Amino acid sequence: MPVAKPESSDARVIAHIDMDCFYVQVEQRKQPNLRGQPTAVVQYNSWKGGGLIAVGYEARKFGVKRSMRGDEAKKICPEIRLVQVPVARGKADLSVYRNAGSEVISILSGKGRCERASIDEVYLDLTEAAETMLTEHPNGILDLINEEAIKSHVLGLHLDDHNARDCVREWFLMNNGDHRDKLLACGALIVTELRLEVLKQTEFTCSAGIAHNKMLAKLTSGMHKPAQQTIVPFSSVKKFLEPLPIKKMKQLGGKLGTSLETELGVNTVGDLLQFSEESLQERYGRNTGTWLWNIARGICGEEVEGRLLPKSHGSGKTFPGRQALKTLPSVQKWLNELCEELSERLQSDLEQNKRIAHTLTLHASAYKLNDSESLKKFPSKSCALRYGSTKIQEDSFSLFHAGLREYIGVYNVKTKGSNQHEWAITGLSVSASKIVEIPSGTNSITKYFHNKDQSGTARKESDYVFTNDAASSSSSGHGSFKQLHLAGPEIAPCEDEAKTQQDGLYPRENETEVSKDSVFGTNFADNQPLSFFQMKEQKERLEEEILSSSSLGVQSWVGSKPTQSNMEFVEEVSGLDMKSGKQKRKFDSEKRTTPSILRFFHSNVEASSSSDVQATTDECKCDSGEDVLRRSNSWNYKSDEIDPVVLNELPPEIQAEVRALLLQPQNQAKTVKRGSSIVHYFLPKKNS
Ligand code: TTP
Repeated sequence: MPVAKPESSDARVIAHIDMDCFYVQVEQRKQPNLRGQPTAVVQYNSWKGGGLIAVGYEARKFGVKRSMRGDEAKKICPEIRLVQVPVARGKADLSVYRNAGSEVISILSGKGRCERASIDEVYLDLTEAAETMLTEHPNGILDLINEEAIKSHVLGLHLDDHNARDCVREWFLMNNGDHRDKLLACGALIVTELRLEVLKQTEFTCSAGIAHNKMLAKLTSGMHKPAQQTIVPFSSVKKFLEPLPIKKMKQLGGKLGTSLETELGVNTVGDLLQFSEESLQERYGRNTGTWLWNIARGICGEEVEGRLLPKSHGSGKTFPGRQALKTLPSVQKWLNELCEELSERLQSDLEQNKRIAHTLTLHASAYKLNDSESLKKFPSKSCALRYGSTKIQEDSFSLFHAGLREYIGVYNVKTKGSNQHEWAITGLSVSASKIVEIPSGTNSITKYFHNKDQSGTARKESDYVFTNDAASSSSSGHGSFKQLHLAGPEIAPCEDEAKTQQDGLYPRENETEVSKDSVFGTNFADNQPLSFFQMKEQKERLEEEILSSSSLGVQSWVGSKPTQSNMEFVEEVSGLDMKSGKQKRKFDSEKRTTPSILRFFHSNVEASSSSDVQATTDECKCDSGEDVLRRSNSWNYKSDEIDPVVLNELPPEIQAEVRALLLQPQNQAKTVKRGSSIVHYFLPKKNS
């Protein structure tokens, strides 16, 4: 885990850009007559006027808040214009907002490394651009300071009310300022330009924080809204951070923050300053301790990732109150809808960006009808993702079954037509993660796999390796659905939505289906140093990744160790302590050296089953050609369908093997090499 180096990070220029009241702006652009009017975007569910998911600044002046329903908002602001979120498949369709976000990204990404952090937030690393500006203007940046820049808020600057603008102008000019401040000033000018350009091209306003690191930029971008920017000079950091509630800090909204509050009496960032690095390390471990010590001092070494596309895709919906799903068919119906949407988005990601997702995860929130006190959460489940809407639907339903069995604690959940009235589902979501770019030259195989997927045979339940999704066990609050409140103590079994809403027991509809995190992508990584809890999460994810791969019976995943069985390797890594750097490095290097095309195959190949994993292990012991054939017969090929470009990407020994198979598939089955994985993809049907 990287620990921040104050010397180097001080001189960086990072901006966090946040669109103002984004959904409202998008709607106002669609309907210009809404401009200047108090406006809010509501959920499509019209109960009590629908839940407000975005409130425009004009409406905020009347006291309208996101937590309200439309009817409530109308009482305090009778002229409010309520716009319903677009609907598709009986749920919110957020594509218009996603696309609007992409328009903005394409403008912002021109000036430096750009990380799309959510549907309406972006980080920019402007260090290089700021350095260049400084070099190109050795005599000062006076000419570049425009009216908009002078409206900036500079933390720690003592403003004289009468000549605030002059004070800010002086700060920009600061002839005696140190290099760090000069860089920040240049960064702020660049951000001003970018914001004006966004306004010109898209009609959207945005606000920004400009600082020496991501943490400070993010903390300040929302301080002055709308359409303003805040600059954080190095000298202002201590005073700015000290009074901040500890729970406001990224990563400290969850259990770690609570532990700091209750166990150490730390309520503000300033309180944390009393603790030495060693004492924090003793309590929370070396890395978390150092990370806490650093953030209290405004130090954060987290890099801006060059990423314009989401890390995952998700589709979810809540079923509050009477809408709760209590039968398997109703769950299946909604899962089908969600999966269709997910599949469409995966497909367009594949076509537009040549990216492919590897892991499918199902999250649900639930309560037990016969045990209202139960605090048990519905476990999230993951498996390797297979492309094609039908496959995703099928796999999601199986994941749901696995979760339900665990949730209700019995093993005889009926699969058809049952209405046990034991449980009720209040939220469902499916997400696709571990998205990677497909190496060039795989277009034809993509089509091939896609076709295969549509016609392939169904997986049996025993074919799945379920993994409890790490996000659900994340304590940091940065899991896939941080605003979803999936299950948990606050969800009570109640038939009457009005009552539960009143009691504040149900999560509001708007907190889920269209929550920022859930709609754009489920998990924009927080690339901060990991807390103890996140270490655990990371370890679980690592295991999950291995298990997912293993479930596909892909021995080649450990290509550099051809004699080692999958299962051995899984055990090795599953039992791996994250502290064991040697093993981790070994794993990492094996992962890196795995040919990309093989990774592509993993997620798409049909013959994936946990029994295959066992078979693969056994293969090393008894390696009869017939066994191999039997195990592989759910995959068949036509030699002319295999793209030679793809073949060329395979490691030489596999290429040789495949070429031999192509020439003599029948015979080759009997001579397949011990430990080879490619047979799982290319062997013919037994009788073909
Ligand atoms: P935010 O950036 O949190 O808020 P905002 O853009 O509406 O307003 P502000 O100017 O104060 O930043 O959310 C961005 C969009 O994400 C918001 O317009 C609507 C959507 N959203 C939800 O749908 N549900 C939620 O719970 C949140 C927080 C946001």
